[in-house]
Amino acid sequence: MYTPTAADKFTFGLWTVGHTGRDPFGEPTRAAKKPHEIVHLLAEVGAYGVNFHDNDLVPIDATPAEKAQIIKDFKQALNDTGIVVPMATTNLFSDPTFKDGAFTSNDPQVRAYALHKTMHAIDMGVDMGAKIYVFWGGREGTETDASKDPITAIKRNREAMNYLCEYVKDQGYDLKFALEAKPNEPRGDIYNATTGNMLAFIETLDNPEMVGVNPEVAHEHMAGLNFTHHVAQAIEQDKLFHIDLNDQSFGRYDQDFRFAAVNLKSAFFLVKLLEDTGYAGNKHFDAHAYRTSDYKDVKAFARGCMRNYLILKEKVARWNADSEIQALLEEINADDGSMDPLMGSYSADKASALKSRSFDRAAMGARGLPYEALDQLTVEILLGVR
Ligand code: GCO
Ligand code: MN
Ligand code: MN
Repeated sequence: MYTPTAADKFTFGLWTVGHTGRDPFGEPTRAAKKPHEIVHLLAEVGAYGVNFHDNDLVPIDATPAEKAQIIKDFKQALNDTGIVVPMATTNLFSDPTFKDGAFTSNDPQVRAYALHKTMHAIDMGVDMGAKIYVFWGGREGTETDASKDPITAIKRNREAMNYLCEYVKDQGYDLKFALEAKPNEPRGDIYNATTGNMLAFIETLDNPEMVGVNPEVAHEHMAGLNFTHHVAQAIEQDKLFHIDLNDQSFGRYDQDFRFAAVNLKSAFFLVKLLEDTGYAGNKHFDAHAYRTSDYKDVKAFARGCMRNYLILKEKVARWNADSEIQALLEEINADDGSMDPLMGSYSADKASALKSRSFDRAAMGARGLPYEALDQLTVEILLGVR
C-alpha cells in the first residue's frame, strides 16, 4: 500500500541522496558517489526519476573526454534501471564567479556567462529527457542594499528569463521553466523571496505561459509562512509546474529534512491540496539525510520521504471519506442561496439592493463554528486512532 510506483512520480536530485554531509562547519561524512551509482541507489529504493544541476552530473572543469564518459555511464544507468530525468537545472551558485549573483550580477561578463552556462545546461537537460527546467536564484541577492539597486535586479532577472524563453522556443524544445523562491541562504536576502513574489514576477515576462513555479516546503517555512497557501495560489493560477517536498523547522537554518519529518499537520494539508486538486507533476524530494547517516541510512531517508507521502495520501482519503468530518463541513458551508441575488458579478441593481438590505449582525456574530471539533478529528486521523 505504501510502495511507490512510477505513477507517483517521486523524484530525487543527484544532490539529495548524493549529499555527502558537508555543511558550513564540517567536512563530508559520506564518500561521494558517482552519478550513475546514485541512479542505481534511486532504483533500489523505488524512485521514478532523477534530476540534476549541470555540475552534479558533469563537473565544471571536466574535459570533453571526461564529460563524454560521465554521460555515457549515466545514460547506461538510466537505461538499465528505467529511471527517467524529468527535470534539470543550472548550478549558478557554487563557483566564485557567481559570488555576487548570476543573472543579477553587477558584472555584465558574469551575467553573459550565466546565460551561456544555462543554455548549455538546458541543451544537456533536454538531451536527457527533461521537460521542466528549474531556476533557483541562490546567489541572486545581497548582503547590503548599497551594492545593488533592487529595481535593477528585477529588470536583470526579467531580461534573463525573456532571453532564455526565446532560446527554448528557437531550439523548438518542449520545455517549461519553474522558478523557485527562497528568502535567504546563501545570500543575506534573496530577490523574489517567496512563491507569491515569483507568481507576480512571471506575469511581467514576455512568455508567461512558459513559466511557472517550483515551490519548496522549507523555503516558505524559513520565512514563517503557510506553504500550503502559496501552493494553492500557484495551483489556482495554473502555475504549479513542479514541487520540492521536504521539511523544515520554522525560523531555523535551511534544513532540507526528510518530507514530513517536522510538521506533520502542514504536510497533511499539503498532500490533501495536491491530491484533491489532482496535481499530476513530479514530486521532487529536495532534501537530504542527516549528517550522521551512512548510505544505509540515506536509503532509509529516501524511502521515508516517499512512504510519508503515501501514508499521508491514505490519511487524506480517510479524511475525505469520514462521515463525521463531512457532516461538519456541510454545516460550516451551509448556504440557502438567499444571498446570491446580492453578490457575485457586480451590477448597479444588485449594489443598491445590497446597500438597502438590513442584516442581523448580532445573530451572525453569535453563530458557533465547530472548528475545534473538526481539527480534533483531523488530529485523530493523523494519530492513527480514527
Ligand atoms: C536549496 C534549493 C536548491 C534548489 C536546487 C534546484 O535549498 O538549496 O532548494 O536545492 O532546489 O538548486 O534548483
Ligand atoms: Mn531548500
Ligand atoms: Mn529546492
